[in-house]
Amino acid sequence: MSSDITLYTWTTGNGFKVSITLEELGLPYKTEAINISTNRQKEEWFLNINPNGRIPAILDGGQRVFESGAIMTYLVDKYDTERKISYAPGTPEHVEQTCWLMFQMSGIGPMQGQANHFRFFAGARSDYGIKRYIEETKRLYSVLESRLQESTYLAGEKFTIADIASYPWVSGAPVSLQIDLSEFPALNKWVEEIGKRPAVQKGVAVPHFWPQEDMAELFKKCRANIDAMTNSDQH
Ligand SMILES: N[C@@H](CCC(=O)N[C@@H](CS)C(=O)NCC(=O)O)C(=O)O
Repeated sequence: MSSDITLYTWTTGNGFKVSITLEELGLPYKTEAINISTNRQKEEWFLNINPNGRIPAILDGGQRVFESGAIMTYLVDKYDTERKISYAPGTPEHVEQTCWLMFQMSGIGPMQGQANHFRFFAGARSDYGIKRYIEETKRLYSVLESRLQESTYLAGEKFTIADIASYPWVSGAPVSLQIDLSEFPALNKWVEEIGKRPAVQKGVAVPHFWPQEDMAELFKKCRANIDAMTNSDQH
C-alpha cells in the first residue's frame, strides 16, 4: 500500500512510539525534527497539524493525526493488513490491545510525565510532588508486571502497539527517574526482549540518535538542579 507520511517528532517517549510503529510496519516516511526546547511545536503552522502544540503528529497525505495513541491506532488500522503488530478488531486480544494502549495513554504517560516534571524541570522543588508521581509510576509498573507474569506481551502472545506505547517510557525510567526495574522481573525481561528488535532500535534513533551516556548526563544535571533547591512544600 502506498503512503505519503511525514512524522513530526523529537527524541522523547511519545515520539518514539510512532517512529517504532512506522519502523515495525516497514512504512516509508519523512521525518521533521521538532526541537521542543525551542518551542517549535507552538508555531502556527504546527498547530494546524496538532492543535495541542505537542509532538508527535503525522500528516498522511492530507490527513493530520495527533495524539500518539491515535496515531498508532490509525497506522495499524490503515496499514497493518498482515497484522504484524496488531490484533484484528472483534477478537478478545484486540480488546486487550486497546485496554493496555489506553492504560499507557491515561496512566503511565501522564503520571510518569509529572514525575519527570517534578524530578527534572520544576521551577520549585517539591518533595511531595516527586514522591507522589514516582510512587504512582511504580504502582502502574506493578500492574504491567502482573500482566506480564501471565502473558508474554500486553495484549497476548504477539508484540503489538500496546507494548510499543509503554516500552519507551519504561525502558527510559532507570536512566531518568532511577527506577530499579529488577523490582519488576517480568517487566524487566520484556524491556530486554523488546530492546533487541531491529525496528525498535531504529525507531528510538528518530529524529536522531541520542547516546545513552548523554541522556544520563542530562538527567543527572537536571536532578542535581532540583536537589540544590530548597523544598518548597507547605506543610
Ligand atoms: N498525549 C500526548 C502527549 C504529547 C506530549 O506530551 N508531547 C511532549 C513530548 S513527549 C511535548 O511535545 N512537549 C512539549 C510541550 O509540551 O510543549 C501524546 O501522547 O501524543
